[in-house]
Amino acid sequence: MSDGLANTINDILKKKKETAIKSIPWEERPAGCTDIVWRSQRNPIIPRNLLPKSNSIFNSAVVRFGQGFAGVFRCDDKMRNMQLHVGISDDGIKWHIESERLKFKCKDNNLGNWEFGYDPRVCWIEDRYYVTWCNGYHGPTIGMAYTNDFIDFHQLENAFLPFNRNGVLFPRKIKGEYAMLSRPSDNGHTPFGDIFYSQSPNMIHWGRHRFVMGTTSGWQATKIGAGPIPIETPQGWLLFYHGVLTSCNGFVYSMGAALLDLDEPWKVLARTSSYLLSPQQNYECVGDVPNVVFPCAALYDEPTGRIAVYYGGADTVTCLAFCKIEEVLQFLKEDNCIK
Ligand code: BMA
Repeated sequence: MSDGLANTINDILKKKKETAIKSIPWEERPAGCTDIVWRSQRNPIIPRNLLPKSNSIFNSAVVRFGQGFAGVFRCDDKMRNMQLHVGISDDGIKWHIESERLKFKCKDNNLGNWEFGYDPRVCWIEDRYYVTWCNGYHGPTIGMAYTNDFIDFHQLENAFLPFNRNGVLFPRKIKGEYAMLSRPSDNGHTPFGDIFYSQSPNMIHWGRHRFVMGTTSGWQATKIGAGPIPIETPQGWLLFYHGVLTSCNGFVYSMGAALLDLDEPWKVLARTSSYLLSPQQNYECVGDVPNVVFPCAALYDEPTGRIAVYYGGADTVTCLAFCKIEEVLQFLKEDNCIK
């Protein structure tokens, strides 16, 4: 890591005790817009070429950190290797992304041998940030690591055997166990995939797998995958997820939401029939992979009910969208496809 970024991180940590926590990025719903989820006027907030060596910066994870924000970003380089990079921001919009890829500390060379990494999620649990990502280990599976400071990242065992993607942790233990959603799949551009729930006593051994939900029709007919870390509400876990439709021109990735039971999250209480966000803007329809919105993180401000969702556009740029939790929960009731 460069001295510059390490100094910025140390400053942010020092200020933590002195400064009030920053509010999350927010823009009011534009006049005339009736959508539950609306886009930032500043999209894309991160251009593909923010780094001299980046081809694209997209499906990325952001969390509160100190008095600002930190994240793990998917940056594909100009050789088109899929890499993860650390980023730091004061306001969640303007990002300083480290130019060198994230190098996990791992005592086991076999496990730590880096092939590729993409679609990270970051989750604060108890006393540290956990990172999960799609990790190349003889095929894609769920890599895991933790960090306290976004400087040192300690790699843990892969959660599952290949092939698996979209590993998303819950932000607290459920009935005494760590909990994760994932999407078992195959080695390619998986034309299938359902969301499963798994538990672990120690973040190493994962089991007691339960089916959560599968594909239905329309925008979520081909495959689905969990998105940001689920948000706890009194009614249940609010999960944003992506759904894929196969058109005659290829896959189309949209975002919807589901409400999962608080104690038994494999029980789906509600699920949107319609998408909440689908590729419609140029930066979502045109890029390295057209017609993709892919959410990997959400910041939630409980006192105001505001949510800021970070998503990748067209596998090329990073974007922001906004919504209010009460409106999403209400929409889940009205548009529920669970009978
Ligand atoms: C999935 C993942 C995502 C990507 C999406 C669309 O399989 O590779 O990173 O955004 O495909 O290409």
